[in-house]
Amino acid sequence: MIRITNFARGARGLRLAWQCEEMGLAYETAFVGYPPPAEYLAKNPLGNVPFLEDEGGVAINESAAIMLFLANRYGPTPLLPRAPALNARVTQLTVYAEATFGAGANTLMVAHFGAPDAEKKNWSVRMQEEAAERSLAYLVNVLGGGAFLVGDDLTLADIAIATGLGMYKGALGKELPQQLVDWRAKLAERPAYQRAAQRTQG
Ligand SMILES: N[C@@H](CCC(=O)N[C@@H](CS)C(=O)NCC(=O)O)C(=O)O
Repeated sequence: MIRITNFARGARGLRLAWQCEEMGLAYETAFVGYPPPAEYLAKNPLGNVPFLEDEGGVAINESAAIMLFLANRYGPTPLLPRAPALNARVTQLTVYAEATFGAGANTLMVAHFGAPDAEKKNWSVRMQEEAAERSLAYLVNVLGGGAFLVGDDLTLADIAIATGLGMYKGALGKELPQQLVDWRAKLAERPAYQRAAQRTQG
């Protein structure tokens, strides 16, 4: 069975549980603290979360890669449409959620929680704050007043970006543009989201 290891209430693990709920996939959750214990490091030498294990020797990191893996292994699914233009845009935004937005948010979180006072607003932090603002403007434009980022249905792009913004807002206390606030609030009404949020509490 699919097993998702996560921090309690970790936004990136929520991504995976939400996707499983939307796809009707059975999964179990496990939780680690920080620093992770030796038995977790033996399975996942990177020591980070989320981490996914599945039948057939599957054991991988990177939440966006895991989302695409699950859609490919257990699809077809409307979460990853097959039509080339939609598939390309969903793939782009799902990877963007981590490779650009999430990576920048990690820099901000590490500085916010761990840097000495003199470094909390250093050049890298200021650059990433500006990059995050550009991302928010870009996402407002992609959403364009619609209910979903791509096409007329929920996709991996919505799940990946909405959870990434939750982490940015929750961990850093940042404000989001109203269009993104409203879009996230609507997504949070979905029963699949609510079940996933409950199961990733820890
Ligand atoms: N790019 C990695 C980032 C992994 C990562 O940084 N995970 C942890 C730290 S070990 C994290 O930020 N957790 C907070 C959260 O998910 O809310 C991924 O998408 O899986």
